[in-house]
Amino acid sequence: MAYFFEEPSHTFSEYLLVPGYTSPDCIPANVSLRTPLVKFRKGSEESPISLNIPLVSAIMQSVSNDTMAIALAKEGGMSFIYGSQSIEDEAAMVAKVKAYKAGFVVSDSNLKEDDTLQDVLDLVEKNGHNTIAITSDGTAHGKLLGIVTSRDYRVSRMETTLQVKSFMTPLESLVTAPDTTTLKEANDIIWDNKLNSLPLIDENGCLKYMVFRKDYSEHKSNPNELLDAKKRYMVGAGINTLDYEKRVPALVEAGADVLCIDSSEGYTCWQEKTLSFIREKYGDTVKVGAGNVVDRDGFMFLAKAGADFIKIGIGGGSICITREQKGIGRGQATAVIEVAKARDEYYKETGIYIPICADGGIVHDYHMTLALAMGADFIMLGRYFARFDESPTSKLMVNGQYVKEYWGEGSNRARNWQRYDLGGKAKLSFEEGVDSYVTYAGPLKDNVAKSLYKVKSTMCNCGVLTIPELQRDAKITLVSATSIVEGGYHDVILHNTPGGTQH
Ligand code: MZP
Repeated sequence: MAYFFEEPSHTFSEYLLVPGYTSPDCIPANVSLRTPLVKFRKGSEESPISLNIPLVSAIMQSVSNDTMAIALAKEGGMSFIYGSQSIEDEAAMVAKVKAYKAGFVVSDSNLKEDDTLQDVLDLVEKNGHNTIAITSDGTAHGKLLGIVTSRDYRVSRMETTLQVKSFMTPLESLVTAPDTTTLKEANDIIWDNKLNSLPLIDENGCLKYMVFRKDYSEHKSNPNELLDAKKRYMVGAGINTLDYEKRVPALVEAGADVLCIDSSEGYTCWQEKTLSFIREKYGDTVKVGAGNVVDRDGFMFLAKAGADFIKIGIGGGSICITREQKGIGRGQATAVIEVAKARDEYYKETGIYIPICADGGIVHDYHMTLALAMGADFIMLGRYFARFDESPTSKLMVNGQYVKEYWGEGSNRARNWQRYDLGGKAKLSFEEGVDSYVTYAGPLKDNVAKSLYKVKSTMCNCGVLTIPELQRDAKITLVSATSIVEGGYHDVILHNTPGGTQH
C-alpha cells in the first residue's frame, strides 16, 4: 500500500511566530543576518561561503542576470544566473559580474564626433544619463575625444543638427586618469578638480571606465556587500543535468563562486551523476547546490550524493502549475520543517552542516522570517526580485499600473526543458509554469532594506539576534482558518485601500 503522511502539508500563511522575551540589547541594529551558503564542519570551521543577508535570487530568465546579480551582491545576497541560455551567454553574464568594479562604470551613453545634438537629446531621453562619452567609433571603449554633458548645450539656442564636435568639451580640456587608478585616487581627483565625472583611459587613449561623483556616496553606503577574496562581487550560476560536462567548466572559468543544479525535482539519478562529475573533476573546490526536494528522503539522497546546499520546494512558486499539471509537491512550510529536521539529523551523524534553502512561495515579508525560523538557512525568491528595476524584464503600463513581466522556467516562453528533464526527448512536453506580470516595485535596495528591517524587527520580538538563534528559539504556531481572518484588518471601514499588504 502507498505511504500516507499523517499530517496534511501546510504553507507559510498557516503559521505565526509567538514572541519570546526581548532584552534591552535586542534591537534591529544589533541583529546579524549572516548565514552559511555551503556545507562545513560546524563547530570546527566556518562555511567557506556565507551570505550577509539570507536572500538569493531565483535561477530564472525573468529574474537573475548580471544587473540583478550586482545589485543583490551590493546588499549582501547572491543571484544565481539563469542556465536556460547558451553556455557562452551564461558564462559572459558571470564574467560581467566578476569584472564589475564598484564605482567604475562602463559608459552606457556614447556617440561619435559627427553625431548631432538631436542624437545627444535622444540618448539622454533613452538612458536617462546626462554624461555622454564621445569616442572615435561611438562605443564605450573607443578612443576618447571628448565629453558632452547638459552644460555643453542649450536646446533653445542651438540647432539640433549641430555636430557634437562643435560643442563637446574636447579631450584636451578634460581631466582624465589612467585606467590603473584606484577608486580612492579617482575620487580624490574628482574632489580636487570639482568634477562630476572622471574618464579613465588606457595607454592607447581608449576609454575604459567612468567614475562618477554621485556613486562615491552610494558605494560607501553598502556595508553588507558580498565580496570574494579579490574584492569582486560574488555570483552563483544555474546548471542542468544534461550539458554539465561543458557548462560547468565554462562557468568555473568565468569565475562563478557557486553553482546550483536547477531542476523542478532533485531526487533523481541525474542529479547524482552531475554531482559525481563535479566531485571527480574538481574535488571540493567547486561548490554546487542541488534540489529541489520536499522530504527527508530527498534531502538524505542529495546530501550523500555530495551537494553543498540543498534547495526545498516543489509546486509552491508563484508562477508554478506543477501541482495542477502533475499532482506532485508539498506545502512549502511542511517541506522546510521536515528537511530542516533531516539536515539536523545528518549533522548529528556526520558533523557536517548542509545549509538548506527555502525556494519559492514567499508572498509576504513575514514568510521570510517564518522560513528561517522553520530551519531554512537562506531563501530563494523569484517573484519578489522580478518586481524591481534591476530584473531583466520590461516595465509596462497595464490598466494604469506599472508592472514587470515575470514568467516561469517551465512556461512556453522560457522553454527550459532541461529543468524538467526525465531522460526523455529534448523538448518541453507540457507547460509547468505561466507567463505573468507582477506589480512594479522600484529599486532593489529600498525594497530589500524594508523587508529585512521587518525580518530583524520580528527576530527582536522573538528575542533573538542571529538566524541560528531564531532557528533554535522560535516558537511557531499553526493557526486556524478563522484566526487567519482575524490577522487582517476587519470590522472597520477603510478610508482608502491599504498599499503594501502584498509584496
Ligand atoms: P516565487 O518566488 O516566484 O514564488 O518562486 C520562484 C521559484 O519557482 C523558482 O526559484 C523556482 O524554483 C520555481 N519555478 C521557476 N519556474 C517555475 C515554473 O515555470 C517554477 N513552474 O516553479
